[in-house]
Amino acid sequence: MSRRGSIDLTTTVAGVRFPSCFMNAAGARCVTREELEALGRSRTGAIVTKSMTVEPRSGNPEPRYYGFPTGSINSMGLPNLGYLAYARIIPELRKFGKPIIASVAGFVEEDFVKIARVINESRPDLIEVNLSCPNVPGEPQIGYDAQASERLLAKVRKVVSVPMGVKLPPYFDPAHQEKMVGVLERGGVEFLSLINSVGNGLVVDPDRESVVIKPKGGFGGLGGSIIKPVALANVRAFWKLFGGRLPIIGTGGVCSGSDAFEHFLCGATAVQVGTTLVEEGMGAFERLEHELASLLEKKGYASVLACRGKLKEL
Ligand code: HRO
Repeated sequence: MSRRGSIDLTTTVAGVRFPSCFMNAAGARCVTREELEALGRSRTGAIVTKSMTVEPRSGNPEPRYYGFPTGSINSMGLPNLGYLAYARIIPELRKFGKPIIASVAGFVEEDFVKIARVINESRPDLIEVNLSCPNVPGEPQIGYDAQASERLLAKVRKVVSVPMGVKLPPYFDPAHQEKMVGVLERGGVEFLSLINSVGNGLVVDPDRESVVIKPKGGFGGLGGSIIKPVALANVRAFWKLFGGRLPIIGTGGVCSGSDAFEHFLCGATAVQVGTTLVEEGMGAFERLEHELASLLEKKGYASVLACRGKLKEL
């Protein structure tokens, strides 16, 4: 368990105990068995799988990820082993003694239901339903359609017995967040992962006078430092809308212990690390723990949960 000096970095999401509040974001170094096992051996507080589809997929053409000093852009296109492979791998990951979060995706409602039913039987600790992949040509992000989200969650909830959460896209208008509250309540959602990448951004290299990734004419999901304010705004908005009762895993711009601290102040219960993990590798977890523990100690907080939601307003 992650106790750094006198600081407690453990957390609990939907009744599941996590040995550390840091974990990988779905998509970051978690596609293959080797990557998932490497996560198991690392200091990550949980093993989160790549979002899985019914059929195995090789994803979009390369280059499909590009990192730059203040963030990243990706259009991976859901490369994954297919749900049957993850249903076999998940029980084998138990030996690492940390929670396993299965990320479930799909192209039509029935895909999500089919995958969730079988994956639930492989007993991950939690299931994260991805309503927000921005990168499949011609497929809109479900999370931007409240009615479609509600229909889907009603069906998936029926086949899932482990704690079920959703990964949402960033919302840019309070009206959209407010509308989603009822959808999430009626859908029996037990935790939120906020946010997925900021969809359909465009990064340009002026030297080459070119886009930097191949799929979709260069459009892709933005991650890393540049999206932190958008992530914090969504964490804070949903924390307030649910009166602090729904656990939130904050994702977006967690590059340092201080970034994680900002997510906790806004109301996050744990944080996921995407771009930083891709760029830095598994050593990022140890560094982040160290940085967060030093900061909490300096500020007089004994644990991560002691500062949760404590953001001051002026
Ligand atoms: O695979 C992807 O292109 C991808 C997915 Cl599924 C997602 O949810 N978010 C993202 O930025 N990329």
